[in-house]
Amino acid sequence: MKTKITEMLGIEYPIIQGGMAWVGEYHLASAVSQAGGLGIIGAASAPPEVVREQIREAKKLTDKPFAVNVMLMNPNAPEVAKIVIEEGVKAVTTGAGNPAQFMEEWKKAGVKVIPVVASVAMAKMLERAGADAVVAEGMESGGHIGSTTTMSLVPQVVDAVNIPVIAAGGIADGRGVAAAFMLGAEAVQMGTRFVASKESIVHDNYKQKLIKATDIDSVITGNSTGHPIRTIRNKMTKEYLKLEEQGAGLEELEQLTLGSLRNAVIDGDVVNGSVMAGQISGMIHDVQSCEEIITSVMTQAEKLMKLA
Ligand code: TUI
Repeated sequence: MKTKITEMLGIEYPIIQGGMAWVGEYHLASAVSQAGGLGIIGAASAPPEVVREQIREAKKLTDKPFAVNVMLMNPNAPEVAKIVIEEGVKAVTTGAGNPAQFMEEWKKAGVKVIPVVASVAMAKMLERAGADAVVAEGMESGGHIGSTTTMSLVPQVVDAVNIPVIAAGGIADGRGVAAAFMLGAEAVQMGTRFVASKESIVHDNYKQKLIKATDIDSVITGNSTGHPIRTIRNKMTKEYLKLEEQGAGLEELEQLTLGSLRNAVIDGDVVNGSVMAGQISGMIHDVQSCEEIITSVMTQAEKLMKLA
């Protein structure tokens, strides 16, 4: 299936993987790319040299395009931005901030720049700054989110910019892909569905937590800190929300979440850890390979859109 995004990135299917912290490492990214989507290494807060190593390992496993997600709250983001260029990565996505300061160096190096945005204003600003496309990410997504839903955000971003829009948040199957296309998107980004893939290195406890989750099992913590994060409800979120209700300060709240994503993803602590996941967790029933996921999602989407 050809769209402006598949053409721009040289990929087979209009599916890109969310650039997830800890989860988006080279095994997952290369598997998504090998299956015809765009795999993404999530640099998150990793030391810059680890990101370089991840890129090199991904290149060993796939000769198809993959991208790096630069998390802008990371103080090392400027170094990661340079490594992306040095290693010849074809595209970057960015999250949790404004990537305008890196735009010029990336554009000069021919890197396609695809910021993740949660508002129309940010999309328009980054189009003016030279973005090649944007991911419009609704609040159904896991992790750090904005406040507008995918259904409302995507068409408003589509109307506001002339660059292609990738829809994210609440998309996990072919129905979601077809719906996103109806809203004007040229591709979709999926995160949570790929967390529960065979190639994802996430601890099995985390995958089982997603499989057991229902539609109402995610909660948003951090509304009081200005950094809302969607995770699956557990002991940690109960304590966090109670502290927020009591007016706890940033320091006390941070104590509760320090290293908590790593603890969940790597050690499988789904009780006290941070199990970031989107509202579609209730749609995840089993662990499939990235190829099975992409093939089944696209087959369903094409049927619905009467392309096949
Ligand atoms: O970035 C994400 N999702 C993430 S990043 C992340 S790592 C993390 N871990 C713990 C605490 C905080 C972060 C986990 N999930 N999605 C893309 C996204 N970007 N969603 C919302 C935004 C965003 C927010 C504000 C984009 C721009 C923005 O602009 C602020 C500004 O600088 O004007």
